[in-house]
Amino acid sequence: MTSKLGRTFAATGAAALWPAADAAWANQYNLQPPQTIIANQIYDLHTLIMWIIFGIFVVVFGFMTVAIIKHRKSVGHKAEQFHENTTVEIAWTIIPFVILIGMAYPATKTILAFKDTSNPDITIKATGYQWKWGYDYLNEGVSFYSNLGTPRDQIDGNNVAARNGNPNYLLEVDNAVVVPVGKKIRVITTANDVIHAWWVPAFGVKQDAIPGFVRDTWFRADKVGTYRGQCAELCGKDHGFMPIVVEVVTEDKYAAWIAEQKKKTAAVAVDPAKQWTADELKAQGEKVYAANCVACHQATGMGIPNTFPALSGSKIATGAKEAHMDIVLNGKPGTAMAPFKHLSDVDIAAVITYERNSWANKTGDMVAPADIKAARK
Ligand code: HEC
Ligand SMILES: [Cu+2]
Repeated sequence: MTSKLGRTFAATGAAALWPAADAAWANQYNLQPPQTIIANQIYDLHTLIMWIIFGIFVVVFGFMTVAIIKHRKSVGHKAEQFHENTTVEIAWTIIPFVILIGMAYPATKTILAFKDTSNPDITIKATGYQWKWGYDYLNEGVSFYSNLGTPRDQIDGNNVAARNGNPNYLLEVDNAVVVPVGKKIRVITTANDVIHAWWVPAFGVKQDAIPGFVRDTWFRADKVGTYRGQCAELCGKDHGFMPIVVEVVTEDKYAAWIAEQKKKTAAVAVDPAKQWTADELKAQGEKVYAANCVACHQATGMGIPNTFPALSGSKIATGAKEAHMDIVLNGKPGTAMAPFKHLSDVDIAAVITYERNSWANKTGDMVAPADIKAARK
């Protein structure tokens, strides 16, 4: 069944069953319109199997209904008394078997196709973090983090009007994945802390991202556009706050984007010999804090009582630098404070310096990137 035929078939069927059904209704309850070969195959399988199930439903319940009405006691029906009917037994073995094979054959073909990650044009590593995605374009040397883009005041309920008017609420990011149209993209998934899953429904892609393991999947987007997905494995407090956005663009635009990213990477690639001043570190640290720490410790540095400790006035954040570096680098096992050693020396030094000199904290000292380098075990 071609996908177009499949969709028409499904839409007609739905409209016949629910006469009030319209396109908007279908979009709200149906699968997202498929944008890749695999998503199309999954869509068609879904439609095909729905119709098989519907057929079985009609036959079984039709048979039952007729039997109940025609053979009821009040019309004086006498039950048949027979045992073992070879014909019936063979029929009810063969028929389900044939139906199952009829479903298993196309399903297996699709599974084999979506497992085939060979010969990609572009390979992107997606790493799940609590709670954001990190992307590495392995051949281009482009790397970035992708954080939730929805403003905090919409999430906290302080700006309900903006939230209600935002069609992409919790489905927008600061840095989207950009890929060219019509190219085979292999996505390698892994995670830094707990299991996450990289899921973009329109591409028919959903792959677990498991710490210490590498899994892969692929897609080839048919059409230019913006496609949205989410982390699909319950991964903690902000599981619903780490969306995925893929921008599918023309090849020219992709080449321009890659060039720009490379320039950016070169611009922020820090000269290892650079001597950071405390003010530079604080300014950088504020950004690192906003991207990594603010969800728990809050912008005010006051944390959330009994859940996330305040850093303002904290013994660790105003005490010995060693203990402060240790908890940021290595986290605290058994608590929500995860290790942040995946951040660069500069970013860790910056965020620590920021914490030691913000809110009520006035240590007046700084931690240099070299200190972090030395403290890494
Ligand atoms: C997922 C929530 C979460 C995030 C994100 C987080 N922390 Fe924490 N942090 C905690 C928790 C919980 C503790 C308390 C651990 C304990 O029980 O001692 C903590 C403790 C700390 C402490 C010690 C405070 C004290 O006085 O005990 C520091 C310093 C700290 N975090 C820094 C950071 C920095 C820097 C970042 C960002 C790079 C960060 N945290 C991100 C949850 C978080
Ligand atoms: Cu997740």
